[in-house]
Amino acid sequence: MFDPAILRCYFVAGTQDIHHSPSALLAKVTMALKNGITAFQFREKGSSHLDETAKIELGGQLKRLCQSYGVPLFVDDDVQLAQQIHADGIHVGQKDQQVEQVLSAVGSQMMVGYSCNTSEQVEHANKLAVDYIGVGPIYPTDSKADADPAIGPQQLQKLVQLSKHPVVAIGGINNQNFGEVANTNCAGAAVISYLANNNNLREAIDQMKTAFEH
Ligand code: TZP
Ligand code: MG
Repeated sequence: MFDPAILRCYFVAGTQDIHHSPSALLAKVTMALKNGITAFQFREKGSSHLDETAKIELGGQLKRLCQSYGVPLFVDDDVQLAQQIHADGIHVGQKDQQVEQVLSAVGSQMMVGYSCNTSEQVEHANKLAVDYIGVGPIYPTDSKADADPAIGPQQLQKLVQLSKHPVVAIGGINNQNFGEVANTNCAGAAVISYLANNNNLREAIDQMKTAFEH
């Protein structure tokens, strides 16, 4: 049974977000786990991306690390990588492999998250056996090159009401806007820069988890 509480403080990162360095990413994720993140997504994107062997090695290390803290690890977009490293879940975007294909490949083995940012997409997701949907970007973001325009908290609230799946909000979320994001009744937030660029992870993660404790 999927537990929506894992969506409260969902850290998303790849080497492109942490000094282009696998060891720096591992160190950052270790600190984030020690300080209480509730889920992690390995999202390796952009020109700095590692070759397949390096991705599998780093993914396996991240999986073992997350497992030692009892925190689920999701892989962004890459079903093969997710299977190779025995990830707990896979996250699929609108521009990625068809979610129906992903569900039939891994649906019973792994949790499946799916990105949506329009009512049509949420209605489509309502017919699927995905575990959660990711909605965003809520605010402008510098962390995703091809991000869609920001939808804002009011549209987020509409999509939360429409969705039969738990919703994790993403895009430009930080301690300045946790309150209005949490007021939409989404299950939590997924963040890159808020944690990637923060040296006080204890305080940052505590504030985030408190905001989404409904
Ligand atoms: N998908 C939609 S916005 C986004 C992704 C991966 C980037 C989120 O990064 P940040 O730094 O938390 O805005
Ligand atoms: Mg993707």
